[in-house]
Amino acid sequence: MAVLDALPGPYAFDPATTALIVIDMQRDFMEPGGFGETLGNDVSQLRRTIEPTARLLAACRAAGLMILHTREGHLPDLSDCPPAKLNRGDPSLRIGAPGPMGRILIRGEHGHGIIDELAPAPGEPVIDKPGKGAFYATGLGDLLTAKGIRSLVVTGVTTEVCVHTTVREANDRGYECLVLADCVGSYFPEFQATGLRMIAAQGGIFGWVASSPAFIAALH
Ligand code: C5J
Repeated sequence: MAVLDALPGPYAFDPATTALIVIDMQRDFMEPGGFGETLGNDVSQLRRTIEPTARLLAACRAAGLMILHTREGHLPDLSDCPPAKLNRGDPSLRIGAPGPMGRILIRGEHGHGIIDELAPAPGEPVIDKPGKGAFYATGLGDLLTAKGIRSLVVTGVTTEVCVHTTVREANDRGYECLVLADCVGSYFPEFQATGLRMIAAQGGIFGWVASSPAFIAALH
């Protein structure tokens, strides 16, 4: 077992049964003209996550960890997008509307793709999800079970939405979740700080929090 300092206490993991999951590092959230910006967000807030995540991916690939990526998005006919999601709020462009990177949050469009800096390597599964959580309406659970994964290292965007939802889903399914603070990002600095505190509070109510350098050091 490997161990690292984390909050609220040491996080122990076996690299053979641990997977890294990189949540929704898509142009639609990370770059101007996508879904995130249509909601009125400053997408530059998320860019500080790119370099540490690239270093983490390189270290995990070198260590032979299972690596998965997710993408939030919908079918071109929007049949998997409930009205509760489609009609909510007052975005400048709704899901499915044509934007500068193609139709907003639609599978196959340029904006739906993962940013070039963090492109999946050949063979790394990419999970397409219609919701915020990576387990809902996807094959993720079956894939992790088939590979014998018990621990999940979680990164990506946004901290308080898709990262939180996925960690909560995973925790309820029995996975030991470690969230890497420098590799998750929010459009709202206060949500970033509080979102991380919420995970590790109350003795680790649904996970652990650490930095990516600490995790990488524990891998060696
Ligand atoms: C959001 C996400 N924020 N990936 N999606 O709508 O967190």
